[in-house]
Amino acid sequence: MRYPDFPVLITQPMMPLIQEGIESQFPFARLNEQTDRAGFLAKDGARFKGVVTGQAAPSNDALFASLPNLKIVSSFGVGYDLVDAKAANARGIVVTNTPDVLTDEVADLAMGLLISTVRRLPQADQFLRKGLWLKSNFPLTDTIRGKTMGILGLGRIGKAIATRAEAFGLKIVYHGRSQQSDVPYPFYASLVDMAKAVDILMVIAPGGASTRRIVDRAVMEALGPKGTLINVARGTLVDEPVMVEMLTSGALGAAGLDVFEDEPKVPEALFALENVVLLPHVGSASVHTRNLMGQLVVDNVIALAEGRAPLTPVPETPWPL
Ligand code: NAP
Ligand code: 8YV
Repeated sequence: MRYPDFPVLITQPMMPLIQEGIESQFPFARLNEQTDRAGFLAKDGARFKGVVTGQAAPSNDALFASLPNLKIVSSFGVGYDLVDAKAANARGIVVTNTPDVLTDEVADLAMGLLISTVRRLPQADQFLRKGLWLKSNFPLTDTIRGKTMGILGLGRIGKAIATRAEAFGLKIVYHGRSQQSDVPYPFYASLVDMAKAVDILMVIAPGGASTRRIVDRAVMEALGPKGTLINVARGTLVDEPVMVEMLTSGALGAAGLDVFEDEPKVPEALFALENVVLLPHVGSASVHTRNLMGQLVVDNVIALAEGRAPLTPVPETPWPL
C-alpha cells in the first residue's frame, strides 16, 4: 500500500477504475455499505483524510463535521452541486472536480442531441423499425439551417458547443452572470430577452441554488412553439412540470433532455410525446472520457497524500487554502 497514512472514505459506488485506484493504494472504507452510518462516523470518522464521492451522495457540512481530519473531497464529474464547497472551504478542506477532460465529449453529445431533436432521428429510426417506411416516407422535419442558438452558460463546455455549432452554420449568442470580454458572441444580460431572440436554447450552466429553475415559464414562453430547448446541464435548471405542460400543449416546440430533476426518475408524461428526445444522463459517458475522469479523481487524492497541490480544485476552495 503506497499511502498507509491517508485513509479514504468512499461515499457511494464508484466506477471500477476509481475503486481499484483507491483500494489498492489507500486504507479505505465504504460509507454506503455501513448499516449504522452515524455510529460508524462517530467511531471511525477521525481517521479519514480523503473523501471520494459523486452525484449519488451529497457531501454537506454535517458529513465534514464528522470527519475532523479531512483534507480533500475528490468528486467525480465537473458539476459538484451536491458538494457544499463553501462549507468545505470554511473547514480547510479542498474540493476537487473533473473539468476539461470531459469538455469535448459533452459538447459532442450536446450537438448530437440537438440534431436528433430537430431532425427527429430517434423517431425516424423507430419509423423504419416498425415497417412504416414501406407505407410512406417519414414526415419532413424542422432544420437547424439559418437558426440562432442561445447558450445559457458559456463556460468550458458552452464554448466547445459554440465552436461546433458555428461549424454547423448556427448563429451564437449567450447569457451568463456577466459579459465575457474575450468572446465574439453577442451577450444578453436577460435570459428572457435571449430566449425571445433565439430558435434554440442550449442549457449548460452549473446546477445548485443560484440556477434553480432559471429556465422558468417566462423563458420557455419566450422560446415559444417553434423553439427547441436542449438541456445537458442539470435537471434543476429547468422548471420541469412547466416544461412538460408546455411541451404537451405545444406552447414549447421541442426538447432534447440529457438530465432531469429527480434522476433516474423521468416524468412519464414525456414518454408519450413525439417532440422530445430523452437520454439517461450520458453527456460524458464514453469509456475513454469516464476513464480520464476517474483517473483525475484518484490523482487528486494522491496529490494531497503526497503533500502536493491538488490538480483541479474548485473555485470555492482555491489552493493554497
Ligand atoms: P464552467 O466552465 O464552470 O461553465 C459554467 C458557465 O455557467 C460559466 O460560463 C458561467 O458564466 C455560467 N454560470 C454560472 N452560474 C451561472 C448563473 N447563476 N447564471 C447564469 N450562468 C451561470 O463549467 P463547465 O465545465 O462548462 O460545465 C458546466 C456544467 O455542465 C456542469 O456544472 C455540469 O452541471 C454540466 N455537465 C453535464 C454533463 C452531462 O453529462 N450532461 C457533463 C458535464 C457537465 P458566468 O460565471 O459568467 O455566469
Ligand atoms: C457525469 C456530469 O455523468 O460531469 C458532470 O457534471 O454530469 C457527468 O459527466 C456525472 O457527474 C456522473 O454522475
